[in-house]
Amino acid sequence: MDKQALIYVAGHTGMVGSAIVRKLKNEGYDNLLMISSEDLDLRSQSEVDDFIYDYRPKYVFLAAAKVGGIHANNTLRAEFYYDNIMIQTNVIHSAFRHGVTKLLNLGSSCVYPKMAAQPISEEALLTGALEETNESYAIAKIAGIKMCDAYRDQYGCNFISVMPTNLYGPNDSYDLHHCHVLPALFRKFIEAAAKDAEYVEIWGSGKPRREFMHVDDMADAALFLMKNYDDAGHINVGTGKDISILELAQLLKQITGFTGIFKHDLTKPDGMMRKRLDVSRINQLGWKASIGLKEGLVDLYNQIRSQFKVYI
Ligand code: GFB
Repeated sequence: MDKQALIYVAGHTGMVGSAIVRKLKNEGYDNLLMISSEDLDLRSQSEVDDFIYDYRPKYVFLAAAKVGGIHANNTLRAEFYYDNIMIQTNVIHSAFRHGVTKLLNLGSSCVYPKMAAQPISEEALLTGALEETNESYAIAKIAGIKMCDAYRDQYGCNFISVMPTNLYGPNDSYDLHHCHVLPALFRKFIEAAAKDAEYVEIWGSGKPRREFMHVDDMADAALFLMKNYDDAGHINVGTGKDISILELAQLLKQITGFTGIFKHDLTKPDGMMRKRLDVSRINQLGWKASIGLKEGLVDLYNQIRSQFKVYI
């Protein structure tokens, strides 16, 4: 990738987009195109098309999306369809129309069937029914993969799709109703430790297992794939290791110094019981995640603990 080339990072204020921007800047890619959602509504076809036509970026990282945890996915189904399908359709189509050299489309491990064999390989896509709690997000993201492949087949576009595991890191959302489990539990434990609370509430049984990867590893993989991967289909990115939600809670309890007990809210869904990705394809290409979970969590704790002072 030419260091002078114009690179558009769609979703640059989000957790993944901001990590990609940090990574690109660290590697000397300074010609970055970024625009806030107030100035460009990615759901608007004409606005997106004018923007791509005006700036003509050479590379696009498509990290803009409507995202959220299990509750948001389960209750905001219409938004998860509409926003995600509109954003990716507009950006991918305009990237084709205005000659973008390469586009990286970010998906999610929730595209795979609920009962997929573990670890989940890329071939498991569309081999079974989806997990109900995040079906709209998954269908939107599957459409993104298939759209990139269709533009590759019909028009020869070098558009690739990347399926990351559950991510965590700086610039995440901590809205307890709508965020993912890791930021939710981090916030709950930090606040409970500060207040010396009796218990922390954990949704569901605590038995589901998740694979958590630091977003800086994701950004590293995104740049690696932009440079080294030009194939149809999609490629998994993860650590290859998972832990149960209960084990995560125990780790966070230890890091935050909380001394109370866990209380399970069994009215909340568990979601998929396991979704560990098979990362042998990206490993064989020469990329591996490098940030250990405990190391990443301690680092994040040091960054966010002061953020919650206001609630204490
Ligand atoms: O991260 P999360 O919201 O979504 O929840 P998914 C993971 C697991 O943690 C579920 C449990 O079993 C939750 O019941 N959990 C326990 C909690 N306590 C909490 C809590 O306080 N908040 C939350 N949010 N969960 C999402 C998908 O699935 O993962 C998306 O819905 C996307 O589509 C994303 O793929 C990566 O891991 O189940």
